[in-house]
Amino acid sequence: MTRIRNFIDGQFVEPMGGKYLDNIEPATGQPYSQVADSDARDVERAIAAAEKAFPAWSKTPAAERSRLLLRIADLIERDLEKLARAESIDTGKPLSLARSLDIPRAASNFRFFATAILHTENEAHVTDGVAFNYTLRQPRGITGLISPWNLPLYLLSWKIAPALAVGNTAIAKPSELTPMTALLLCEICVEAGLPNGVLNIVHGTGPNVGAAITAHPKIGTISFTGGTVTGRKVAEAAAPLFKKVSLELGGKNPNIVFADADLDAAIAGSVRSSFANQGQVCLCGSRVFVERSAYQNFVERFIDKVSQLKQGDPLDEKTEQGAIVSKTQLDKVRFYVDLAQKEGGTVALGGKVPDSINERCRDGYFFPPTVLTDLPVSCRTNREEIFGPVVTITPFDSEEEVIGYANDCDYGLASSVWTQNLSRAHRVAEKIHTGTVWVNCWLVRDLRVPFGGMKQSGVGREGGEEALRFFTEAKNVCIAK
Ligand code: TXE
Repeated sequence: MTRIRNFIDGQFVEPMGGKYLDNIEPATGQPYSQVADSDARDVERAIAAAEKAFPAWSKTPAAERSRLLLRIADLIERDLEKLARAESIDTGKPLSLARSLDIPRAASNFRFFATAILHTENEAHVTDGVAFNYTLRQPRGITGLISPWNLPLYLLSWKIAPALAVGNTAIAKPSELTPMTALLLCEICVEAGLPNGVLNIVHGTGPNVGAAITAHPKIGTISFTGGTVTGRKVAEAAAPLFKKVSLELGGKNPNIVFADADLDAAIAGSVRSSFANQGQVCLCGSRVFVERSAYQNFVERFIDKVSQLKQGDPLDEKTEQGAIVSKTQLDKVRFYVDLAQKEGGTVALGGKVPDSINERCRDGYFFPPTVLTDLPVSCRTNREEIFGPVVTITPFDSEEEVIGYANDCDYGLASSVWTQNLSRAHRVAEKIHTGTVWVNCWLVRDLRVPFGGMKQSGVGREGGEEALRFFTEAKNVCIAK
């Protein structure tokens, strides 16, 4: 059974306490590997390596940093199939999804930031004949990068790439639920020739490793993606040390369909935004609002499309809906579907754990795509993040009413608006309180744009120039004439 060890100072090393956690395959419910159950001692070891590597790495010319990160991107693309299979086994997501989305986007993340640093501009200002001011952007030092289980390689690379590109060193902690692709990434970094200590990965639980990273005085920058509850703990730990923190947290994203929308596109897009990765994407549109005149037609056609999604063994090429990542997450999904019925909802589709998918997956964590209707807009099912293959559909009568529904939410991560009325698209996009608004599309990503949430969906922006600025310190130098 593979033992996933820590990657510190360019070496794969045992955790100091010698302990390991079982790494469960969601599709079977059985352990298929083990992951280091590290603690603060391992974080200290990684900090020593990152501290030692920082002087040389931060002074490495951008062209050389770029070349190394581009090499990592090339190797990720070379190992696409191996990485996709590892990701599918580790997370329960369909192999086809890992192959088409997660792994290619991880390579894109490295490629984007590797080239972005070759074209950065620093501002300069001539202060009315008195002085000359210029802005110097410098790497901040050792960064702490904590990532979740839903898009493990995609979100880990989304942090590692910009952090290293601008000259920082990093200590990363993937989710203990999905550590396998992080191991494979470390092997790629060694092959690419990344200098020892630039990237260090310490595996383990949040309380033992994550908390040690967020509380350590030598780690001045924290980039976290995960749940809102944990995000609050990270912020509390970082605040007394005045750390720079970026938090990408949960969402309860509205997906608004006006009657004038191209309904074919809106239905296809809504099926994808509701159930991609079994609904385990923080950007999923879990609250669908449909203008009343189109509501019945939408619901019927949406349910018909969803019922055609093939749920199965994630490793089966034809599978479109795989397993839920863990027993805990499966229990959370089941809890909310039960709660919805107590709140007056109707299970229009799904709702029951399917019979065994196949012999291999008989003990796996599976839940069918589930559609809930007839719920009050402000019930718990419509306010709390479920993070599974569960979507609610609610009718609305006016633009003002649906914007009120969309914004009456503790989260503010992303939204979709389906309409062919351009003025309405701009008007609604301006009024919705989410960090991203997609119009007639979903999950179209351009790495140059700022990405992040409002309210309990997080603080800070990643992506593009914002990420490069997050991972650097801006210094003003003022020289008198
Ligand atoms: O996330 P956690 P979990 C949501 C989703 C899910 C909920 C919890 O609703 O049900 O969050 O999921 C590390 N200090 N999202 O339990 O706990 C942990 O080890 C520092 C949305 O997976 O937030 C892991 O590496 N780190 C999200 C990472 O934090 C700590 C994607 C995320 O774990 C820590 C995933 C601590 N005290 C879940 N405790 C999104 N926005 O995409 C845990 N960790």
